[in-house]
Amino acid sequence: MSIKALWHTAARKALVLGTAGALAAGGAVVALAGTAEAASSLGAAAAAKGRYFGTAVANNHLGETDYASALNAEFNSVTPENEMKWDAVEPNRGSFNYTSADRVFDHAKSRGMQVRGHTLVWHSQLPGWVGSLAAADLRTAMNNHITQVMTHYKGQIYAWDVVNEAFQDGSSGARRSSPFQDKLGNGFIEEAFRTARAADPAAKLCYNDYNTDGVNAKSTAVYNMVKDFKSRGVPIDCVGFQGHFNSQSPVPADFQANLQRFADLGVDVQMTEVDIEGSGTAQANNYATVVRGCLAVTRCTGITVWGVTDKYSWRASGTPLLLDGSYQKKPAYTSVLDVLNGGTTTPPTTPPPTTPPPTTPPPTTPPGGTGCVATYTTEQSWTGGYNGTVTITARGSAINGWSVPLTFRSGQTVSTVWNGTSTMSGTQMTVRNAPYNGSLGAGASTSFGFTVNSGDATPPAVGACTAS
Ligand code: 9MR
Repeated sequence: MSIKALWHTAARKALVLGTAGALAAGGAVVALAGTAEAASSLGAAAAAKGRYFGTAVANNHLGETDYASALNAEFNSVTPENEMKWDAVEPNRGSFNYTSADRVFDHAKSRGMQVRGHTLVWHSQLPGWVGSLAAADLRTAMNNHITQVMTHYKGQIYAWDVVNEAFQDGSSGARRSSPFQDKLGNGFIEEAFRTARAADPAAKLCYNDYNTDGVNAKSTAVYNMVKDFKSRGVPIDCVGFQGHFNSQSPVPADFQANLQRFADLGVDVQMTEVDIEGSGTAQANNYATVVRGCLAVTRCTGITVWGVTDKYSWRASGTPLLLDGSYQKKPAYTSVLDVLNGGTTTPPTTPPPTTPPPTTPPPTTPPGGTGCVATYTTEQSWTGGYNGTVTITARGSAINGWSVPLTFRSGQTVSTVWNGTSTMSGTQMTVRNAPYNGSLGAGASTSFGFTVNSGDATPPAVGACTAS
């Protein structure tokens, strides 16, 4: 290489590094022919575009070598998947436990990755004691929770999801019922943001939600709230769009336009929990659309995918992530890296196989026939409790609703249920679909989750799924 070419490469690298700030994991930049350069990891490629590329991380997988290696090689931002939620850090009033959260935080920060805090005020994964407080006490508890948790990480968290999922799905544009909404009224969101700004002025303060990725009634309700906040000086810096997509909830055609209209209000926008069910070229194309949309919006500061590998996805059966269950790069990975590198945006038409072809045909999913199937996974467990997820898959034809009975051991208490409506009778809990996840096309899946916070960690007996 000539002196001039060497200088060019070095200068270009310096520029890339300077633009992106500290390059974290997977910072390798490889020279290509001519003047173009392409980064060889998602984090480095995003950094070269002045953005981050992050992932949700679960503390209990950090000990797995393949998991940690993939995380360290590819990503430069981390969102603790569950470890900073209210039930994890303040399970009992005034008693804070940061053990798991700190492990994820330390893993990320010690490798130069930034951390997104998730989440301070949310109706789900909320310990029972919060919901039983009367209004004045609830306000005190909410503000104390925000202040304590943000102070613990003061100055070190890039952005916090201060309030998560406070709006209803559907066309009402209304706020979702929750202890905060029901007892404190609309003003709880504003109050949470003001408290958050006082606790850590360095952190960007985000509102985060799902089904707000396109222009629709729900996203417009959030938009109107942000507009109102900006006009009255309520501190808000960013809006997170979760980006959980599947065939029932595809990437909207107006995805980029929606990001742009929020950015035009004077806030950053971020894709915060992206996962897109599917496989092969179709999945790769959908990922490319999301990444392209973010890159086209100047204030779209980064993208987080909701997990390192399909193996541990909250909806693993939909294989929604960039690395498969054996940590092999999927066509979606290649397509994301390619878009980030500004190369061709069309994913390969014949993606390279990522796993050897099966010698016996894979089981057909979904099983034929009608109705639904329920499968259970324990997500996290700790002394005296665990989180469980039940995935419901429609069989050979579409369904409009579902219900699943679960039988617990006596002594076990279920503290919260999310993405479903539950009724309890003795040790049996029946969970029906929430208003927004009852309709499933043939073969489509959804899941609900719950926390058991007393008794032993034995999983429930899961009965047959009934479809309607
Ligand atoms: O991925 C998370 C899963 O492990 C938990 O069991 C579940 C409990 O609510 O939360 C999942 O993450 C959610 C995130 O915190 C907020 N948006 C929806 C995500 C997927 O359910």
